Amino acid sequence: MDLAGKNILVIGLGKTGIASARFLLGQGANVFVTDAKPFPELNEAFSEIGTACGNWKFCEYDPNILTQIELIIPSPGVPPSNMILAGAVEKNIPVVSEIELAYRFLKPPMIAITGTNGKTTTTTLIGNILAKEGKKVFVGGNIGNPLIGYIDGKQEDEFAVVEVSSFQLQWIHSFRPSVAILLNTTCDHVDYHGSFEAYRNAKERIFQNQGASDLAILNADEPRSWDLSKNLHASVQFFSISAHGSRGMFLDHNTLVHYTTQNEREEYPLDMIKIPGFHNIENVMAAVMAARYCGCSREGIISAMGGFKGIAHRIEFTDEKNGVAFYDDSKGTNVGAVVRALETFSRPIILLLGGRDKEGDFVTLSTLLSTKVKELVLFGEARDRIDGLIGGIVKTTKTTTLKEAIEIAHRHSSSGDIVLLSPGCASFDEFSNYKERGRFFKDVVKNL
Ligand code: UMA
Repeated sequence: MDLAGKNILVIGLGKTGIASARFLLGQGANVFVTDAKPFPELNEAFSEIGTACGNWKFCEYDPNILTQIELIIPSPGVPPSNMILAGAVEKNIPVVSEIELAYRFLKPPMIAITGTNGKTTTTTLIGNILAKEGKKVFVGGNIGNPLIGYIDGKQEDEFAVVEVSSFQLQWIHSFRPSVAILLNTTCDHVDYHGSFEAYRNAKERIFQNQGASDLAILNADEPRSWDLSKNLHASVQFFSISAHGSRGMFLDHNTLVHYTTQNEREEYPLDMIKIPGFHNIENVMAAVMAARYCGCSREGIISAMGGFKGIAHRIEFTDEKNGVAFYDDSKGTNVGAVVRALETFSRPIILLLGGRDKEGDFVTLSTLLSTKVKELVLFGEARDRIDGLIGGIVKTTKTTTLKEAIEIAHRHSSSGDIVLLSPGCASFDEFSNYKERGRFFKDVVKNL
């Protein structure tokens, strides 16, 4: 792909936009950047781009700039309904996501992981297993370091393990992972995609360019996977915790049974998994299949699993106070993640739900609430909507901030309870991201 001399617009100057602009400048493109933020708030971004040499220009956040543009790289957070993007589509100006741009220059084979929940755990786990087996590996993408930043470097790794989001998959064209994993699809990001259907379609695009030499890994416990698998060109492996098939990896009592792509049967002990919850068994099965496909040994995988203790802010044990265990699941920003967190525990739960609403279907929590939850503490912007949907199924308290919610949960808890922050919402009403919210939760809990 020859970018030299092309007029390319980068929308959004967060991590992705800055890394994309720098890469494009290195390729000799004429780079135009824009952002919805007011000019003075972008100084830091400007100086990060400014250290790269080449021509770049800041433009007004306005569709009129499209007259001189030949290609657009939107940041993941820019929705398709954005006025500049919508204008570009209308004018047939090509729109390419950062992962698509990066893919066109990527050297190592790619393992790409998507799904509503479990992406980061699975991505990290695959990276850990490959590294433990002595393979040089890049781990990045939606996990926090844009793939395009890697492309800008030497690319000396044997594999690139890349977490990808529906936002990034929305604008792919030739993006083709050697191994593509779709962990699960439950309702999320409807505010961005416009509908669950559109969100799911974006996620399923991860498979669209794969060929017979590639591997697609799907969740057999989602009925949709079966229909999807019929239309894939890649070789397909399934994982399931509830059924036993003959293609992929399945839970059989205390054993994970794997039928490899070479039709060999192998077993893994369930107790090699040190992270809690059924959802993590699924994540592990997907990771094991990807790692085996990349040439890792069964023994190496079992050994790597023993050292994997999970990821911060994903059902992470925080502290115990007078017999009450506090868990930080700040990354649980959608209802599907809350379901997984609730299913993990057998002790009574005081659940902290709230933040910025993403139009999640909280009604689907009703049964779990009545069986697992002792009290619901609602906070943040979404509290009234959640209250209208599921308030009262169990004792429900409403408050404004997360700090107050934690203090209420602490006061109402008794020995043996679990206080779980699994908010089912974005953090942006009170925090800059879920990590900041999780760290805040830990600090408050520590000082209770
Ligand atoms: N902006 C606009 N117009 C818009 C929206 C945003 O100009 O309509 C501007 C903002 O003012 C801001 C910039 O765009 O200056 C931010 O861009 P961004 O929101 O795309 O954020 P990045 O810093 O580029 O981070 C993105 C991912 N963010 C999102 O998908 C929202 C990060 O995933 C990812 O780690 C990073 O690229 C590197 O690949 C975060 C995330 O929450 C962690 N992802 C979602 C998830 O995991 O559920 C998909």
